[in-house]
Amino acid sequence: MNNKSIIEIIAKAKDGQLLDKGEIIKLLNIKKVEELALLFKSAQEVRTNHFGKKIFAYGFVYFSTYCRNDCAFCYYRKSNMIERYRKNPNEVIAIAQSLADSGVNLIDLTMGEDIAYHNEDFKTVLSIASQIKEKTDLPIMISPGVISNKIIDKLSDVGIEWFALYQETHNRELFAKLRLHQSYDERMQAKLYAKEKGMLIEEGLLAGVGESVEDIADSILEMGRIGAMQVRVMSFVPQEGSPMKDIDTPDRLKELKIIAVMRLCYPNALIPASLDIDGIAGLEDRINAGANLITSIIPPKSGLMGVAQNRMDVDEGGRTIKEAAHILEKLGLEIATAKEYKEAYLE
Ligand code: SAM
Ligand code: MD0
Ligand code: SF4
Repeated sequence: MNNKSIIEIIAKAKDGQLLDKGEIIKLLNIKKVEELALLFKSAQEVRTNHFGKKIFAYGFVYFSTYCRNDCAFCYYRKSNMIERYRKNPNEVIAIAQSLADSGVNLIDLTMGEDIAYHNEDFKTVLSIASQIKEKTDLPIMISPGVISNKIIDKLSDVGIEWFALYQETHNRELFAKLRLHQSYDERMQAKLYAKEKGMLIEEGLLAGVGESVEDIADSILEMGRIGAMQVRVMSFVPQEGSPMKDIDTPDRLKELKIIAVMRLCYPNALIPASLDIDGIAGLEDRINAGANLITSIIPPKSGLMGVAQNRMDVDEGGRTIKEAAHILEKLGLEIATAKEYKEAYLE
């Protein structure tokens, strides 16, 4: 058992010392209103010390929803009989350009594990990424699923800065129930190889999928050990047609506490407030928990989908820089420029 008080644990984190598992669990278990308020206030302070008023923002381009995998939680799992799309390269580039014009700091190119791309050694994806880099001058994050070292070499060679691949949990038994028929080690290995190649990596966990508070603490610590510069949590959202469709979405307080603890443990990390869970209405709480990055900015009427909330707020224009900036303004915050983003993370 950990005997430190909540105040002492938070002070330790603010002093720049890494919390241990018991301390993290204690923060995640906070229930008292005053202690919750202290947790969120402290996470905000840590963010402000490092980033001032600036909040970063990523454009999200889910360019193919075909997938060979069968993740139990995902709408796009191969067994789900849904309409899918694979956007043609020119369209993807035009969408990236419009996101760049709207003021995002990076383009996140995300795909299902589409075998069409695997069969051609990612030729189309590499060409899309190179053209986006050339036309927008923005950094790129790629979320390709598990790929070979050879493909990671090629992605790194065209200058893609970020590699995102979420383990979802660092409990191997739970992983096997979520990412059915997939290898924990292969997934982790791909991420570590990308890091070794000099790419920045993002790691993520899912909340509300049967994990214990110990599992969450393990994930938070593992994210630091592997050197992830971007760390995320997303609340599970049940998907029509999937095996987990009847599992309730978790109380958002869980996600918010995880965001705050991540901020205390990793003061200068990018921590997303994803619009893909509760749409634009969910932005404020996540920012107030210590997030410093808005993800899942999607242009309206682009025919593009989100991952956890495939349509929410997209065509209505809710997931735009304009809407986000409006909310930030009320909080005394503002969207960073692409230059500020580059200075903070890429130089
Ligand atoms: N297909 C690639 C992969 O799985 O790595 C790229 C897509 S990845 C960015 C999709 C991520 O969205 C998953 O890793 C998971 O963290 C999240 N996600 C998917 N379905 C979700 C759901 N139903 N609720 C919450 N998050 C979900
Ligand atoms: C997001 N829907 O940021 C996106 C996605 C993929 N790199 C990120 C889960 O919310
Ligand atoms: Fe495919 Fe990714 Fe969905 Fe899993 S999470 S089914 S790999 S798109």
